[in-house]
Amino acid sequence: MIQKLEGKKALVIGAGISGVAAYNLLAASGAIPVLYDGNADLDVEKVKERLCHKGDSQVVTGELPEYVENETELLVLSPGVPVDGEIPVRFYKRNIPVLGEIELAYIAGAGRIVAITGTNGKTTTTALTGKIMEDYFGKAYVVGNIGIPYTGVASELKNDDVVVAEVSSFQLETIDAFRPCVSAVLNVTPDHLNRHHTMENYIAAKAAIGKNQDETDFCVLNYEDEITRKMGEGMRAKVLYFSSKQPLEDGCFYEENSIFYAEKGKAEKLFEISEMKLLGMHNVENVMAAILISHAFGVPLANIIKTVKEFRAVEHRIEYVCTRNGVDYYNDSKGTNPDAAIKGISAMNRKTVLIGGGYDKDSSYDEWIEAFQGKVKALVLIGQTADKIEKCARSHGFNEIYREESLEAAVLTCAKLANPGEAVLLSPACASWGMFPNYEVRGRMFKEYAQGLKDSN
Ligand code: UMA
Repeated sequence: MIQKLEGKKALVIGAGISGVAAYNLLAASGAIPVLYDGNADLDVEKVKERLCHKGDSQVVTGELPEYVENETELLVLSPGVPVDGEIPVRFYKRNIPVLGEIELAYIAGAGRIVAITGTNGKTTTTALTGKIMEDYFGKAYVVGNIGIPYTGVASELKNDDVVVAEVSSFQLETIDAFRPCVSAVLNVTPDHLNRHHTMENYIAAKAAIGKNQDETDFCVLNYEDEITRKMGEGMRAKVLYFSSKQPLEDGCFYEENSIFYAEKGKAEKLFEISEMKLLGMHNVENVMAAILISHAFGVPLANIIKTVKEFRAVEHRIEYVCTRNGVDYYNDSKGTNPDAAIKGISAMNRKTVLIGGGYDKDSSYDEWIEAFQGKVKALVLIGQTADKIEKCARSHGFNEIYREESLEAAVLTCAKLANPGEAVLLSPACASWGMFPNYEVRGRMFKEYAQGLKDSN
């Protein structure tokens, strides 16, 4: 374990948002950092603008100079840098400490920490938990994989500050002492196997979230996911389960359209899911996790319920946009692959006109089309993948297909096709590239077009 950072010659790999924040934290902690990025084409001057020392900051790109490597006493990895890459392996062999930026933030920072991981749902659960904490404690730092590096806030943290961190398997691979007082693993399904190589490694990375916890801590797990249920057996922390399928003696569960909280066999109904603004069974699970996490952390149930009922989806994730002529418009631009887009469809509780298509990532669309299950009444296609998706849909007997050249035209077509009481959903199952710079811009344009529709009511 690293005892102190002051005076340490540190090398940070990766000049993305985490690497820059890690560099600045190291500099602020008295270490002597060098920021390195393998991309030789990176604009070094632009990177330097984001560093606290600017002028005399050390930034190296391309080949790592031998003298920098030899002088380094501590290596910090950005989440996107594989631990079995050439450079980290050389440092492991020389017994030089290697840590991830989450570990660095933990060592340098303070505060009471909640850490949330899982293959799916972690961003929504983190955002909701953060909001519950903020509403109750007045402030919460919501950080990590959600897009705000933990190292970026570590130096301002005080002992009683609340930190809610979304942590990915990439980040958990390089923790050492990191110990959240409440952890959560929402679910584990195959993902990132190119990085972790085997499912066992991936599961081990997720389970590491609880490795430093003890009986005074809590770990929230999904009872209906075989992998996370089993994880509970190896945890030293008090395990709290949630279930979307059956009543539990202790924990949170879903039954008869309602969410219940149980302690020692005594169950209390908290609310009906129709009272929530979040949609879909996957969100019921995210909500149950957030309830258990924040209650274990000390937030009273009544306060939790109030925030949950008011909480709206994270932007671009099955986000309610507006109602025009009795039709509800939803933005799920984050549905950038068939798996994520299936969740978008399953969250709809009525007939839906769906906008799909975009950049071709070589995905197979069969399961997505199968998930239409009579709920999708028409599919409006845009982008490079339109041909491929149309062919696939027709092969599954789905023929209600329209083609448009732009997202704006697609929204107008949807407005004509949808009847009052129905929904229009942008959940493209494809990346946005080719038509938009990223999914955020695609989602915002969709919202603009939908909000711009005339409401004759
Ligand atoms: N780089 C190297 N050598 C390598 C690999 C990368 O030099 O071997 C350089 C690249 O050239 C690039 C930089 O590292 O300049 C990028 O670093 P990064 O990939 O760690 O990305 P950051 O911008 O620092 O963002 C990271 C997370 N990225 C990844 O995990 C890939 C962000 O998660 C996270 O929001 C951010 O830190 C703040 O904590 C993104 C993500 O895709 C959203 N996460 C995956 C997911 O959600 O599935 C895990």
